[in-house]
Amino acid sequence: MSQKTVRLTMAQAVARFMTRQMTVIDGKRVPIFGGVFAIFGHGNVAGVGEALYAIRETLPTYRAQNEQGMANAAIAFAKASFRRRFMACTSSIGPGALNMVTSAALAHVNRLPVLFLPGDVFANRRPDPVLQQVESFGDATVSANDCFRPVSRYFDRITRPEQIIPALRRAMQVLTDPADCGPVTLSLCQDVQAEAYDYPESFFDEKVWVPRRTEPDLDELVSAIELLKSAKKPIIIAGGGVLYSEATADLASFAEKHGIPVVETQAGKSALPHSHALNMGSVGVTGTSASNRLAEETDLVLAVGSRLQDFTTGSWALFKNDALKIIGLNVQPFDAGKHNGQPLICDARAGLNRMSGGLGGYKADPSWTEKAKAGKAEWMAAAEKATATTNAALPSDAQVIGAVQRARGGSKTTLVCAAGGLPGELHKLWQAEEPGGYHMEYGFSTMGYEVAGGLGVKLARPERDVIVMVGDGSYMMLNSEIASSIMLGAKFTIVLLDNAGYGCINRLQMETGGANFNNLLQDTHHVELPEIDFAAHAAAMGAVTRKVGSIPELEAALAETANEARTTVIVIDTHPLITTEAGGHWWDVAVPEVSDREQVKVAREGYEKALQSQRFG
Ligand SMILES: Cc1ncc(C[n+]2csc(CCOP(=O)(O)OP(=O)(O)O)c2C)c(N)n1
Ligand SMILES: [Mg+2]
Repeated sequence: MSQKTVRLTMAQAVARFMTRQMTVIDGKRVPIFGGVFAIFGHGNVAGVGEALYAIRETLPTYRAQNEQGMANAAIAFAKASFRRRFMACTSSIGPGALNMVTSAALAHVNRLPVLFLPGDVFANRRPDPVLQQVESFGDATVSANDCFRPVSRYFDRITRPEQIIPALRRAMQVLTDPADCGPVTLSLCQDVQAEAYDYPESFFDEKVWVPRRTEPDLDELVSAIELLKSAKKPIIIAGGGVLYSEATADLASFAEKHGIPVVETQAGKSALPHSHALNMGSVGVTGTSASNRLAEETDLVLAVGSRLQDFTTGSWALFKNDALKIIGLNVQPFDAGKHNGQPLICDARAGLNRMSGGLGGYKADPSWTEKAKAGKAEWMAAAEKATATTNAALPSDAQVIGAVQRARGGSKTTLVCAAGGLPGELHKLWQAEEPGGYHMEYGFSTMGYEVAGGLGVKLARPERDVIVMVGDGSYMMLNSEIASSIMLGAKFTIVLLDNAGYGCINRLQMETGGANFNNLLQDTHHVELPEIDFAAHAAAMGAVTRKVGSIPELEAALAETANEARTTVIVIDTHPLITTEAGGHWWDVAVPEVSDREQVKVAREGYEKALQSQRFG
């Protein structure tokens, strides 16, 4: 057989291959790669850099400021695209590559697709040790990029140009597989990037990737239907899988038809509109009273597309009914079988619809559905109180959330956040009306995701009003993609809540009996406290900025800057100690068994008591 071939460098083959991978969105064929983020160094500038330049009109390359920032932006792009499209990130070797490892873990936890293309050391080893090579005394095959292995769903090191053929094919399978979806790392040895090979032309044929919708196994389906039919007080936990499956309308009709209240995880929030009568809002540690009261009593949890992480299950102390049964409707068996659940391994949309067919006229106990609705009304009153306007000199996070909601909330808004005290408050209080209108990275809860995430969301969804809410700590950790957003004209709004330190960890420290130590700036070892002028800092990167002194001023600034052409940063000082009392649940944070501090002893007593209500296994 004589295959037609084309002579390309390995890097040129990677670039050309990426341009040929397509998907279909709203009936239209579009490239599945939304672009490439790149920071060049000696490990990728000559090989990958030359190749990306040649395809720049088809697949654009964006210069970022920090490899972790660009990778977070790429991951946010994929999340905001419901995993239907994604990006690639290329770095040099050594520090550039390892700056992306945290992001790889972030994508791994959150099951989000991203293609990492870090440069690697010379495969031929002739110049060893090359600049930035981490030399292992005992294993010549190890490089810094081996750090990607445990946080990649698929990892390969390319030491010969032809290896890229099976590697890229496998990469695409993983990136587009609903169950295995996550980061892929193809570690590209610097010399091999530049090496030519006669690639088969067919390797570059256009290929269309449409998400697989796995149907349920019949036995599992029958068992799940029987389980649900015997339940009187069922709830649905809606996880991120509902959004990624684009099963939000199916979830709404399922809940309505069978009278089952829905509670939402951080990744699943916005699966139902906030205003939907059966949407009880957030569940678990940062849950509403409406959700958590139902969770305590429920006899059946139908977990759809959820990893059931500790914040969702209140560290497994939330569910108090001894007869509790769990159905794990999940495309990934690892998740479906968690906590002895009845697995229903399938796509969320397929599973909900097949189950609904089998359930026929089944309805939850009407008094259960009514109880849910009453609980929601009660919660809404509490939430209203927490978010009401104020003239306080230092407002709470909840009051700032209220202001953002009033000024800019609505169906066109996507709210982005990741770490600090805000995720808990937003989970409870933000009112998302559109699927994907709430974008929270709470699988890894990575400080510094917020600003970069805002950029990625805006690139994916330019039509949306993207609002990033971020604490001073997270902002300090990684803010430089503000400059990238100015460069790319991808404008969004950042509301920066400055409580002068790590407010949520300070509160956690106090709750666990610890002394106020090393969290708020005032409690740190210091010679002088920095007075950080965040507005000036952001302005220096080209952002439109405002410093506001009150909630009414914040609302006015949000309205006034809504149509600014550039990324806008609005800074407000907030109170470090106030959080929303209503709702919520215990979270397992291990308290020291022995300590000289009386407060720790008291906290330990409470901790041991709480542990007794934890289900295990
Ligand atoms: C990269 C990273 N480092 C550390 C943590 C642990 N952590 C979670 S929240 C937080 C403090 C966040 O401070 P800030 O952004 O100011 O929010 P606040 O707690 O004040 O609301 C820390 C240190 C984390 N989640 N991510
Ligand atoms: Mg703070």
